[in-house]
Amino acid sequence: PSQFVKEFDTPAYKGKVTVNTGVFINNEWRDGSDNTTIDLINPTNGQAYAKISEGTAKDVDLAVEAAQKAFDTTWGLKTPGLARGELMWKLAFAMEEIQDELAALEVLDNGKTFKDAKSIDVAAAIGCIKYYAGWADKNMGQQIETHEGKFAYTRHEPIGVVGQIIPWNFPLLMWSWKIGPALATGNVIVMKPSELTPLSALRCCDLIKKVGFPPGVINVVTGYGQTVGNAISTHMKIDKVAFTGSTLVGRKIMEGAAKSNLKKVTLELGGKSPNIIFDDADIDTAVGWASHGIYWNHGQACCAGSRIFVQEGIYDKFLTAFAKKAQSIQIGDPFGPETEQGPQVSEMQYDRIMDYISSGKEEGATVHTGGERHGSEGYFIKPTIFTDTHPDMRIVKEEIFGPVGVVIKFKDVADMVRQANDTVYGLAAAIFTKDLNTAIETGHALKAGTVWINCINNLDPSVPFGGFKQSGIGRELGQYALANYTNVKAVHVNLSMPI
Ligand code: TXE
Repeated sequence: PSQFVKEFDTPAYKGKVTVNTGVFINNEWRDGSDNTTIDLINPTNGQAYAKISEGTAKDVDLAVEAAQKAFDTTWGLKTPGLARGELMWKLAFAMEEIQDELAALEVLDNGKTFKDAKSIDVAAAIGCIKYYAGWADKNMGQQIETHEGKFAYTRHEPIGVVGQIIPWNFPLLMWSWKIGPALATGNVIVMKPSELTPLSALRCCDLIKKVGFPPGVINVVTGYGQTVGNAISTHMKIDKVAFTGSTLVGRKIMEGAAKSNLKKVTLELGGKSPNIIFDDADIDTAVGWASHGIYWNHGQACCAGSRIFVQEGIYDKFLTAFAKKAQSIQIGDPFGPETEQGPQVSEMQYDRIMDYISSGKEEGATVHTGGERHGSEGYFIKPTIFTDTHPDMRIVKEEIFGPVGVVIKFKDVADMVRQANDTVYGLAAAIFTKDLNTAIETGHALKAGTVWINCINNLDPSVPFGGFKQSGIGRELGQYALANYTNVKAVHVNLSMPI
């Protein structure tokens, strides 16, 4: 199978990186079974820079077979939790050794800045693996008191072969959120990275082999959603699927599960999260976080604070300062040391965002700042703020997934809460205020899986993350995520019970 070799010579990173670009099954590299490839496109200039194997449903079958064999012979309950945890620690340390390389691959594939890729994506991915390594020997069932003649207890057994389908916005981080809890609880994995951003997951396959994971524990099949992704969600021998991506595809995953073997499904989908700024908030704090809320990762975050509700007493001041902040964001080469915003991930995403911007203009909203592309090549979009919106506009209702926020003035708190909850999504929300009661009461009234108070887009591997309503099913991260990857078995032992 082929390799992608690149000598990076950028201000942020200099060095040679070699990535195997086949499918990774049983700790071995091979070409996709049809011998076809997918071109990777650099979002900074629209040029193809690498080819990866295009996996097929047949490759998924091979991966499932390898995974099942590992589960039956070397992994699952055959490897004590402590030993599984040790391998996970080794993987985390091996990632640390090549953290700059991994960051450079994220930048190349995704267009995010090297600074963020290294200090956020790669660092948090390593943190997530370490966090779940700690859980590997702490998987505990319960012993349940019934009566003296019976001994009843539960075991939390690994599910077995699990499918994991991840998106392109945080390639390595989503990889870690998926494999962390699955490995800690003893499962074996068939993973499909996004066809847009597979390099960091592929690079980590060599680390998986190097640190000593038995063959078949983690298999990676690159390819398209309609083929490889569909094969995973409809597979009869995959007992659980975890997905992060669009709500549209989330529905397809559930359908696939329903019409095949009713595999367990967890979904982490889109959002249209409210970021609420009360009159008494500290303006500088609110502006800084609001900018991070919508412009971080170029708006390509499922929890982005895309609807910014600002109370009328602070509205004008906030808007002026927020626009100034948006205009100050340095757009350019994501490897540049001063760059704060790179390109959107792909031409398709760029077109989709520009279409939303046009729809906002056509529907009568005001472009307060931005609203156009940046430069003449690549998929760069200026940080954008819309005002004078109406609740029925597409830019207010739909997930844009780009650097486009709507700022909405509010007076009455109850009405603002009603508007904030008036969405099919329920992933996250943020509140800025100095008043403890306002913060907590509003937080409890919002229908969202995460509520941030005086911060936004701030995560920790030990704190669960996931959505209400159509933002998803189940929780990732924290202790909660372990439950996605275990079957509870209740055992009743008769000690002295008569029939
Ligand atoms: O996502 P897809 P796209 C949202 C965001 C964005 C929109 C479209 O609003 O603008 O989705 O992005 C795989 N069966 N989010 O089209 O297609 C695909 O190969 C199985 C939110 O890129 O959902 C990739 O690996 N899998 C989000 C993954 O699904 C399929 C992150 C995600 O891609 C499949 C990304 C199929 N039929 C986009 N079709 C978040 N929640 O963070 C595609 N895939």
